[in-house]
Amino acid sequence: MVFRKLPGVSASGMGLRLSQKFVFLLFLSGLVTLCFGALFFLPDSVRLKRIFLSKTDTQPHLKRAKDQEHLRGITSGKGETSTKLKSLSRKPSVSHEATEERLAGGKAQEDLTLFRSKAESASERATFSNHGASSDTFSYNKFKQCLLKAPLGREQGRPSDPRTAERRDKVKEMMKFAWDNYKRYAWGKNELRPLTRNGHIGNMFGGLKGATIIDSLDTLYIMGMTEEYNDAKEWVQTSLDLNSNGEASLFEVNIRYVGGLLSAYYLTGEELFKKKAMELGEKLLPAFNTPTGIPRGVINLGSGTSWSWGWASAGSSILAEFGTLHLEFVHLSELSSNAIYKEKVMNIRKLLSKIEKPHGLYPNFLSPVSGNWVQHHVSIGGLGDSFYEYLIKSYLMSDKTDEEAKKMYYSALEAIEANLVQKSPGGLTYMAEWRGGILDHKMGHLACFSGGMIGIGADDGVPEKRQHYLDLAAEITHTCHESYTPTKLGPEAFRFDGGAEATATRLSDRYYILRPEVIESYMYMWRLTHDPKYREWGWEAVEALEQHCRVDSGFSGIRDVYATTVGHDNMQQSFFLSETLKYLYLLFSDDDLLPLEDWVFNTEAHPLPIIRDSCLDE
Ligand code: DMJ
Repeated sequence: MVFRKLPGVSASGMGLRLSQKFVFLLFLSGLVTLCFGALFFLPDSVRLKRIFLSKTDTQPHLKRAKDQEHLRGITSGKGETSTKLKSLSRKPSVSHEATEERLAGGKAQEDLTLFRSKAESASERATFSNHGASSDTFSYNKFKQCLLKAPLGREQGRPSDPRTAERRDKVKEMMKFAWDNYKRYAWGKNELRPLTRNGHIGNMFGGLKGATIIDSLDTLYIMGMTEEYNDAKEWVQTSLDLNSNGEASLFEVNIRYVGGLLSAYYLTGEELFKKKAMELGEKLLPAFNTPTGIPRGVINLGSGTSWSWGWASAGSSILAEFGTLHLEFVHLSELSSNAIYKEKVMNIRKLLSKIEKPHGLYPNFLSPVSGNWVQHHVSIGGLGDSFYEYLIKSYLMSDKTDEEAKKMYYSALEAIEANLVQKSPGGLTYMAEWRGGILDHKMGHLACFSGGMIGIGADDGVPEKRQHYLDLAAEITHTCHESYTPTKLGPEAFRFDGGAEATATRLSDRYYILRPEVIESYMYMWRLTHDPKYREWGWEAVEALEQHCRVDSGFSGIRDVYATTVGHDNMQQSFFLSETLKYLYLLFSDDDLLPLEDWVFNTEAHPLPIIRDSCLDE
């Protein structure tokens, strides 16, 4: 093709007249301005945008969050948060983690870095598109208005049927007995030792004290035990010292302390609980300083140093631990208007959603360094359990907007059904454990929560599967009830091989430590079906607890659920007051006490409200 020269205009432009040059330059500068302006409208993931605009320019809300931190006087030296916000736009600084990254290998690391930068921008979008998290200050009054129903119902959930009301009163009496003895013999310690009448501190909470008090706040409140609740509140005010310097389980501190304090705040509106929850939440953040952002299991609450459990293979993190932070951390962001907590858990979510899963299953051990699975052991009981619970509950707590959580939950459930759910020769449905393709025909007491979980998720999958899920939930709950024999309390683990039908075959599996999971499923199944058998089964458990676990000065776990004369383990677990007794109380209450339309229970049975952005926006 031949280009014809226009008369009076040279091809190079050098021959343009002055006015023509001026018009051309004007046009050019207009074009440049337009292109630069358009950058602001591009999605954050577009590389061009990240090159030309700094993080704070692309995320004005980040700047706001940063300013707010500044106002609150959090310095990057003391607090973790501002450092972390900065780190969103940088590679991790050189630290012992960086050394681990190098050890993890070049190519894998490149992939990981790429993954992280993608995950970060995605999580930023997820966080800040959520109005609740970015609203300037949390308004308790507004939150209350967003609830569909009064949290405690019409008459604190008192049932009209006298027999049920009597049963509920009995559970309240058990709570009073457990609490009074704790107060008398172990006040301020973590748990009561009811036989020796003293307190137990243990090493799970990093030197934090009063686990039973924090775990009991909401139970005391919903049971209307005002005097006891006030004592508990006063202890939090005067004696809950968060400046401890010990080694804590991130998971346990989160579900019991953070969960308990958040719940107490939402139920009562007492700022004290919110303040303590925030303070503690901030202390947990350093645990996420790993190459992948997957936290390690143990953290020193004073120094912030974190490491993996010695027993976890190859320094891995445990699925049920790092996968059971979401509900509490989303609420920490909600209350603090600081997105960092939500970002941390969204990063975990992104990694888990992208990683290749054997047969669609989630193994229990993952390396926080490489982001790869360490062992192919899958279980719905210990080590895996509450990860699945938090997927469906994240969806429910987001007012059914967290589609990713929903998708992950239902695909996990499908994989579980395809690979783990079994029928015993005697017709009992159970969830086996999976070891690299080989089934271990055993179910833990912990796995018995899954009846309730599958039940509450039944409504939100594909409509054709609703009844299927309700049936599966009922079958699992039935199997767990079958394991509660002959003391009417169940063993820690029971088997379905060698002729066993939901029975513990090893002596070491026969203990019962006042765990809630079976009763938890009764409570959900009652709410979902109103089949009276669940209340009857709950009552059986009450009678058994009274007969076998009640001792002179509290409740104790037992060593062998099959023994005619039971031996006690001398421990009144804090989850007995937080979960077992709360679920029993709810089982014998009307459904309007903590209605499921407004509340989800964290894995320690602390109720957290559903976040309704649509309502908060109004
Ligand atoms: C509780 O602390 C929680 O329910 C946790 O998820 C599992 N174990 C105990 C009770 O058994």
